[in-house]
Amino acid sequence: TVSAEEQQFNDLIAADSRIEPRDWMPDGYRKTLIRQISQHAHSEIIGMQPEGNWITRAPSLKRKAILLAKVQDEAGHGLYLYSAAQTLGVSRDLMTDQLIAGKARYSSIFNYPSPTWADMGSIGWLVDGAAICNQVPLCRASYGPYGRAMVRICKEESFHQRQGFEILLELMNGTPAQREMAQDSVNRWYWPALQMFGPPDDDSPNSAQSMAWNIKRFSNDDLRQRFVGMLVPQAEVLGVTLPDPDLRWNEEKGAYDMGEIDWTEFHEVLAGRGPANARRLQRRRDAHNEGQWVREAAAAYAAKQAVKAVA
Ligand code: FAQ
Repeated sequence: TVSAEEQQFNDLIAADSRIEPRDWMPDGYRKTLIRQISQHAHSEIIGMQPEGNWITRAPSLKRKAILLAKVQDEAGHGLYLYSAAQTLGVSRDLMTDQLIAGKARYSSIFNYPSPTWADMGSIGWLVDGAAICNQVPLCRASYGPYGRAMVRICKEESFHQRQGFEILLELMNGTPAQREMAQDSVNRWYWPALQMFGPPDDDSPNSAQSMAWNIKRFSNDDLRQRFVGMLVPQAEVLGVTLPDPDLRWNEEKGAYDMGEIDWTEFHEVLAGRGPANARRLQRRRDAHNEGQWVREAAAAYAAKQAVKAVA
């Protein structure tokens, strides 16, 4: 038998309405959201590092200002998302502890290095591009605070995607060495960007339940397919080659056929053995330790203010 509150939850989901923090929800729904939103928040925070790498070396003041603003936006996205997760009863301290202990997931994509300036272009074009493709449907996620955070985040991501495209366009209109640097960067980021959508549908244990709860609206493979369809005409405008010799239009399917993704590499990265996993986590740990005095000072100040308020 279904309790009255559970029936109300089921009715809200069936009507494609929103669940809010004070509503009753099944444990599994709460856990799934905490899992997805905290991973998403950690991705934004760790995701500052590959681009942070170029802030001091951007090729002009204008590029530096744009990059600084973009990385700052990512910090903001992380903070909205931690707040959304907190409405489900998990604390920010716990999420942070899990991240720095290496126990929390964050997107595989941020475990790749960014050795050239062209990587700032590829990250914007491919990584933010994939993020938008995945996140636009999440604006309609059934959990209110998550869906609303996604609306703001997607607006900023679409600007990020365009600035990346523009960096690559400028390089592709440049010298042969600049064009080569842009193509090399696209070669390195293309496949990892496709892996951002998660494992193939028949190996995605969470998809069915997340779709039944209106958290996810499309499957991992459907979104990946949609992303590739968006990239092909943009790659033509840029003049870059997408590094997949098997990529071709399939008239019958009305979609692109593509080559096999290296899922062994994906699982290695998820297991902590990607090219930059150790470095990313160490940087995060160092930053956390370096911020200890700020947290202590803020807590001491808040305690003093509280005493004053009572007096
Ligand atoms: N990396 O059953 P599924 C950004 C895990 S964008 C690492 O299919 P689900 C913007 C998955 O968690 C990046 N782990 O799982 C930016 C699960 O493990 P678990 C962040 C992955 O949840 C741009 C297991 O594999 N975006 O940050 C990945 O239904 C530039 C089985 O997978 C989001 O997080 C992966 N790629 O679908 C920032 C979007 N894929 O938890 C800076 C929100 C799968 O059971 C610079 N998240 N796993 O231990 C989602 O849409 C979903 O969680 C998916 C995975 C689609 C990622």
